[in-house]
Amino acid sequence: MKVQVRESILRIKNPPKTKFSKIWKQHQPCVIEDVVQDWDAYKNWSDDYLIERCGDNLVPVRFYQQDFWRNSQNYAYEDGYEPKKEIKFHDYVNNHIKGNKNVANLECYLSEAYFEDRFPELIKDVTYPEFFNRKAFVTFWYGFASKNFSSTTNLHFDPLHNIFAQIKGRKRILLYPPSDYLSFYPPLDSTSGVGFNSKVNPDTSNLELFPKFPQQDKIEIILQPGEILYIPPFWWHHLTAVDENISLSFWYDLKIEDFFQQKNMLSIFGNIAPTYLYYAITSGKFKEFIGFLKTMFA
Ligand SMILES: O=C(O)CCC(=O)C(=O)O
Repeated sequence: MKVQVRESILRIKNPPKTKFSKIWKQHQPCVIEDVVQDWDAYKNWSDDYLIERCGDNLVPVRFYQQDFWRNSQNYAYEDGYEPKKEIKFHDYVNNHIKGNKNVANLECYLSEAYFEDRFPELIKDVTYPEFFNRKAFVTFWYGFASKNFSSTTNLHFDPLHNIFAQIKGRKRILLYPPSDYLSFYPPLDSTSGVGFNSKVNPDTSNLELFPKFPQQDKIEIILQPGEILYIPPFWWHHLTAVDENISLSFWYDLKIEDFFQQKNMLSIFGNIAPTYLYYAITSGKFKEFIGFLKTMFA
């Protein structure tokens, strides 16, 4: 994929918790350096090491129709995807990561694997960050980039704090501040779209279909191995593999006090929740709205 670096983001080196607490309260993303380098994961996670310890573990892999992300109709989470398949980790690495990546049917992504369930052998290789006073829910992502396909996660937000650690390889990440919710075109009208997702694929050329989308108002970074990106709750993000890469997301639930401590959170929530609730009630998807609240305050 084309690599552009045009970033304007705060960078800090291994901040103490008290310093980071001042930063996250500003509700701005930032890059944290000099943390991941100390982890055995960063030092040791070669394919051979991972296969030796976890090769037979079953992992969830998303397979895509050919040219999935090139088709501008393919925006909405779940709607266009095939369900994930469970395959052995060594098959994923040998057939898809190391396989012939020019073969069209190898469009796939080992995404959102629950780290502690899928890779218990690797937990000791990671020092869980302690920037928040709460337990992290950790997910593992292993993607790649080839001539025709780059593992991609669609534009969406999460109602969570995200400490996103890049262990191996690079990812291009687009970050959009949570301005007007509807200007991100959440697929509230689709059958299985949920309100965290956007219909906009920032990499396709059909942006004229989405005139309100704030396409200029973004931070674009190439996250390097060993870097952490803090993604604040409700910030929209879109992620694409620049090369073969592994990341871990540390997700932290929100607490009620965060809405008072973190800048603009109440107004952002006030912009999203009533709109989402209105669509949920009028389209009979009230359960999805309850799911949204539960995700936030689980
Ligand atoms: O790494 C990815 O592809 C997606 C990660 C993500 O969306 C997240 O951690 O919330």
